[in-house]
Amino acid sequence: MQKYAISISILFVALSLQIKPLSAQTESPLSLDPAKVEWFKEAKFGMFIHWGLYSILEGSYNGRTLPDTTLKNGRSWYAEWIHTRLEIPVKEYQGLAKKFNPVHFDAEAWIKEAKNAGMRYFVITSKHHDGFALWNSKVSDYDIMNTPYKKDILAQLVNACKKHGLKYGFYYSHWQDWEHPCGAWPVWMPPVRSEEQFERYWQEKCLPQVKELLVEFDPDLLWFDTWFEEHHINPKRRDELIALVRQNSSKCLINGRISFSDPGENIDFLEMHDNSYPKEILDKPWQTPATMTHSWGWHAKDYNWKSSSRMIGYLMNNASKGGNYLLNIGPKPDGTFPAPAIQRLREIGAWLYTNGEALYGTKPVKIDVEEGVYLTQKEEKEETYLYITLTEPLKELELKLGNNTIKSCSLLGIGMDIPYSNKGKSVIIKIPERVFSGCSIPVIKIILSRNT
Ligand code: FHN
Repeated sequence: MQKYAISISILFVALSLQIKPLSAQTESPLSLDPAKVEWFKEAKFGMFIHWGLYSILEGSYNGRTLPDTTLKNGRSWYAEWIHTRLEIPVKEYQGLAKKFNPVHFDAEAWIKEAKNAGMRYFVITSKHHDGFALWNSKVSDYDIMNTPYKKDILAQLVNACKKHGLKYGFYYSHWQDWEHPCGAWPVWMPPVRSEEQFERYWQEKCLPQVKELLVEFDPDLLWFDTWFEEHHINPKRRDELIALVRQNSSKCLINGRISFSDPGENIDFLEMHDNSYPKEILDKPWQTPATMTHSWGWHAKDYNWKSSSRMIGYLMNNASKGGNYLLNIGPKPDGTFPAPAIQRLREIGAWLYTNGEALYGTKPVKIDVEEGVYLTQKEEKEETYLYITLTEPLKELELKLGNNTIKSCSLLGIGMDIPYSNKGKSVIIKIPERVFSGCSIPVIKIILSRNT
């Protein structure tokens, strides 16, 4: 009886604490504590994956290969757009679900490859524009459970990320959806949805699926996608989606492409344009999503592979401007990574094995240098370590170091001394030719005493 009385009084106190205006109960703050973005700023390098039904077609359909300029809208390498670019009838495209059977998919193999490459987080297309979900979605039958494969891809990858210590997130196409009868299609392609129609898609598919991703998988970030003409994604819908994320997660970061033209104040990091590399230091956390070829999804005839040195240059450019590099792989339909992608991941990982010190734990440096030279720094007790990544052969480099005194100047990893001389408040570094014959992207490490 006494126990009953205590429970009643606890219930009464709890209820009285809950008496707030209805609006206060449903509202949640739209912004996240900036401390929760620290891991992202420190991570520097992540893996992006574009994988779905389009991967089966490998960039070609019915004798045509992307880009195909004979079709009105065929001019694109993006194989994940093949449905609309090569005008594949909806039924036929959606029928690809019956063929998706990646028997060689091994989540651990992917995540180990990412980790060995020096990547610290992982982002995969949970649903791209075609509307197909790579997880067991209770919201839509257009998902992995309706394929011969029938196993939740995201669940396996999340487990592998947790096991190997990578943060993880999901790309979710919240605007374009070519499967739901009211989802948005490209502007150049009918049907154009009315606001009412789009709202139906928004309520029936987008919001419930995003909630499902948050509740089922507890992601570290969500990667939404828009570019310029994001009809329907107005500030009201943008904030509704942000609120949904905040209500269901106290840690999940949101990228700026939730509304590229008007991301507002409450996103956690900016997303550059595809393969775009800023030349200035940006204060807000940011990243560049980048491809190894032209296409994001697997395209068997896209032979435009970038060299690993070029990609290391992008990585270090971004680090020197305070940003991250999210490098994409388009896995094959059988679930394996293309061999040239693995080769590049391993080459980048090998470079970072020696030179990772110039990337991880560093900050940008506000000293002007020529294009192709990237500066990063970190503070250690009384010293500052300054790293100079050289992506082009150079004989001499002048650096305005102010009042700082150089304690040592050497080649990172190898340890060879690099000659230098003082010139007023500058230092002139003489770079021996053999530095470049040993490694195409050498890093010079300067140890400075902080005198100022
Ligand atoms: O249309 C997409 C494209 O397929 C790809 O997903 C990229 C990744 O940044 N985002 C859009 C274009 O910017």
